[in-house]
Amino acid sequence: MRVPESLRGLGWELPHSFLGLDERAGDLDEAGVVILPVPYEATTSFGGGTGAGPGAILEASRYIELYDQELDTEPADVGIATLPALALTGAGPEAALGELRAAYDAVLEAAPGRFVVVLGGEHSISSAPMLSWADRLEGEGRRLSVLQIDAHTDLRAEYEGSPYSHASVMARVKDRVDIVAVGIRALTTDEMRLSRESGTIHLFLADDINRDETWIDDVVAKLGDDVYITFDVDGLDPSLVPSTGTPEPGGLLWYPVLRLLRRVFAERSVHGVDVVELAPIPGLAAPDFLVAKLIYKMIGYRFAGAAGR
Ligand SMILES: [Mn+2]
Repeated sequence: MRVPESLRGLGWELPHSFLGLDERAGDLDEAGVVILPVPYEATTSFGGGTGAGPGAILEASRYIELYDQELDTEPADVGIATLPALALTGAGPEAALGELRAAYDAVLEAAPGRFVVVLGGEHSISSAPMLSWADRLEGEGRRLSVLQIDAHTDLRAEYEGSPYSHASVMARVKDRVDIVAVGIRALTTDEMRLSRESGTIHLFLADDINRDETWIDDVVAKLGDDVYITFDVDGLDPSLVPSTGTPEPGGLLWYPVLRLLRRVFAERSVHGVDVVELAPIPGLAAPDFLVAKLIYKMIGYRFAGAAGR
């Protein structure tokens, strides 16, 4: 409930919203950003626990400083509304993804023009917002570019019998969007062949990023004007985020990934973002905090232009 004015001065804990913002700072009709938690977990293959990801991100976010020294501003000033977690009840992943698509579209309709950040949950949920934006832009004759930060290409036609697995999420959208995948370091021979032959899937292997100083320019150049970012936290190095189902060595580090994101937000229209696959390890707060801060950095970059910087 909203704390009445007469009780505001008492020692309440921060609310369990993103950044612990109070209700006034985070009302949907005033906010520039909407946080949509989707704690969906059905097909994670190795280590489980992504269902607890959104809650851990929100909890950790309450301890983030609102001032961003890189941007010399408080990005939270745009207003960040946190919706309740979305319960997907459908019988099976296809029905659940249908529910998520309906919910995502409804949120965009209720809060037009807002920057919606989806918190997962397993990676399979990302196809719903990606296809929503692909449809929206296609109506205007434009094609969506997806910037995928990930250790894996997720291009398997199906995995463990399901075409809606986390390992198949990009296969579900590859015919509708251009894919620029960054940090890739675990894929099948078939996935590599498919990427090379496609013409619309560009892989930036972790191996190459570590050899080459110009990779950020090359990534930006491959992206079209209209971008959606799907950020699988296993794209980051497991020394930073061990809390994920399939931790692969050799991932992206904090400052390089921030440099990439800042460029992308500055030079392209980023319509939406999801951050998926955090599987919190009890007692290990640093990865949860890192992921929460990563989201706040993206919000800052998204609105940095609007603030005149
Ligand atoms: Mn992955």
